[in-house]
Amino acid sequence: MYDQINQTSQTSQKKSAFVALVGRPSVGKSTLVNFLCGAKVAIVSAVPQTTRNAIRGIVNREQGQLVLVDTPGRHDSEKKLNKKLRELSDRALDEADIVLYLLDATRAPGHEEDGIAARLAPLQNRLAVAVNKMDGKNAAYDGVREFLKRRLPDLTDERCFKISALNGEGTGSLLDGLYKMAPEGPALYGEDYYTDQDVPFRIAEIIREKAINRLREELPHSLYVDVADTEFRDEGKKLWVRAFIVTERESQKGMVVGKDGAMIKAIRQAAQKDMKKIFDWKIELDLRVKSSGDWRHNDALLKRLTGR
Ligand SMILES: Nc1nc2c(ncn2[C@@H]2O[C@H](COP(=O)(O)OP(=O)(O)OP(=O)(O)O)[C@@H](O)[C@H]2O)c(=O)[nH]1
Ligand SMILES: [Mg+2]
Repeated sequence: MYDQINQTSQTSQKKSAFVALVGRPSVGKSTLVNFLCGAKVAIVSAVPQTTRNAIRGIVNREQGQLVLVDTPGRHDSEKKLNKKLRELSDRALDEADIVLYLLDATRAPGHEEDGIAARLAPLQNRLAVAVNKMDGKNAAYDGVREFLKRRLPDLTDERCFKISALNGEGTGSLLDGLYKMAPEGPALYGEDYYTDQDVPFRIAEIIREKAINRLREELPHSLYVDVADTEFRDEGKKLWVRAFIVTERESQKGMVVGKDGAMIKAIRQAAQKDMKKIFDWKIELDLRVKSSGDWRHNDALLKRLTGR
């Protein structure tokens, strides 16, 4: 049943590449993956460090197939979760045919940007850059380009793109550039794929997005979502899902539930609305809250949540 979104068809196309998107938290990596794939593949929020997995979105064109690998934003912190997320980003970089480095035109490059540029310096032969948020009121390209010239001197203007992931400006030229860089090879996924994520994972991510977008002040990083059970009902027309929003502390549960259950209801309704657009089945979501103690220091759970 789950195969409905991921039907395979054998195709052999001219070009094929894994493209790893890297950059600071909140630079717009997930927004760009969604725009280029034409579907919501990765969740987005104004809170930094939203992405916690290497999420694949797929672009199919006449010329071939690009597998975009969205990665967690790189942030200097020795906290366990951050280290784990950085490892994920490192692995995506090592495995990629092309590395697409995103910078934010509305922020002057600082110390953290120096660190990322240093990490990418040895990869300049397979590097492209997108300077994002060019639609922003205080967007300034020249300062970012100067920074890149200093830190990544081998990066040519042909591989440096000005874009807005929000309105799509410049993304056509960016895609053309990525296809130009891509090596020849067979498609790795059928043409009707736009992501390789399984259904329970996508459901958990959509719920997490709705929760963090509503609780951003109160509970920025202390939530995860566990899809505990799924079952097809009504002759396969409906998917019943039981999911838990899991907080770190018992005392945080109340915020997720809200006054008279208003918050969890809003999260459930918003998640169901999104899921309706994505899946062919009706979704019935039984959404609950529980606390699980200090999950950010639980190695087994971190491994499960970040996929490694
Ligand atoms: N103005 C403007 N805002 C953008 C653009 N791209 C992304 N954003 C906003 O920036 C915020 C962060 O976007 P994300 O796509 O979640 O950023 P990310 O790089 O995936 O962040 P992490 O997953 O935390 O590393 C959201 O509020 C987006 O709406 C853009 O081109 N222009
Ligand atoms: Mg993201």
